[in-house]
Amino acid sequence: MAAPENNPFGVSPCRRAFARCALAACLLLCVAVGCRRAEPSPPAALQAPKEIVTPSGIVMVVIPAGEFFMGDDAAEADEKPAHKVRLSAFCMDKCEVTQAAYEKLMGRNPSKFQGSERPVEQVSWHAAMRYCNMRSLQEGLKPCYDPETLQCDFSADGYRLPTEAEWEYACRAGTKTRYSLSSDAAKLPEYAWFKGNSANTTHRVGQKAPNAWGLHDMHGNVAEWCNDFYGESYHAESSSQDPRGPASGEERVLRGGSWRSTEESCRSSVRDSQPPGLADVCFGYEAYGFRCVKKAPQKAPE
Ligand SMILES: [Ca+2]
Ligand SMILES: [Ca+2]
Repeated sequence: MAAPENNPFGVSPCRRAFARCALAACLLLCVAVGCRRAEPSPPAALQAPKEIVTPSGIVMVVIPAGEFFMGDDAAEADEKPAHKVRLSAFCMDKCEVTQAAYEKLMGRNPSKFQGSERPVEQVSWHAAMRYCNMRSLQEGLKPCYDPETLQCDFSADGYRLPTEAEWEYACRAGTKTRYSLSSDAAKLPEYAWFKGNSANTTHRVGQKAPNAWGLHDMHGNVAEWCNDFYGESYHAESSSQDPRGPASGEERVLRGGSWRSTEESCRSSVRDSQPPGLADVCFGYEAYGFRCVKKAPQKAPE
């Protein structure tokens, strides 16, 4: 006979067993759901950026694989349509290539605004390409560019210019706003050197706030050469996985705006372009620089 204190509500042992089972099942479910809730990794933009230091001492950020909407339907014609693009992981220089880094490898510093830690400028697309190859050779990596045909070997483990898609993906760092930290142009001075605050010159790299992935000066300072030929429209026929732009063209893409750009011209999705060979100051090359990318390490750094 069950003691009253063990069975205060007169529930049958069978029902009690059922209730215990149900309770246990509930607890298990709660634990499972709790675990699942605790486990998912945060959105890529919230992850702490992982960095590597190259043999020559240049800091690169390991940009995670992912997808994003490239372009802006509310902006200029050549930024439309916004379209989904998926990208493999890659490493990108945390800062624009400095004059010191360029001169060390190339033996000359073409910049108008001299300063070893300022970005190199007055570099043509071709000069940027040659620096990429030299940096690869110096580290025993396979150069990406054929200096004759200018073709980029994306399978090589050396340095190259970012594709336009890689550049915008890295700039946005998970954001959909007009700039990588906000849509508010009034906040641009916190993370960019542009017409409104540059005093008409470049500035030492890395002084302004970085984006969520730790990249500095994606907006402003110097506009950055990308690997792609410029095409008026995004290519409907091109792959949504690691797109590489048109096969040929007259001009190469420049991104991010520079020290002399308006707020509007520093937006994440703004597309600009210039002929790759010209290096005439009159054409504004003192506003053009670059940064390099390379394949992501096989094993992500801790
Ligand atoms: Ca820049
Ligand atoms: Ca444009």
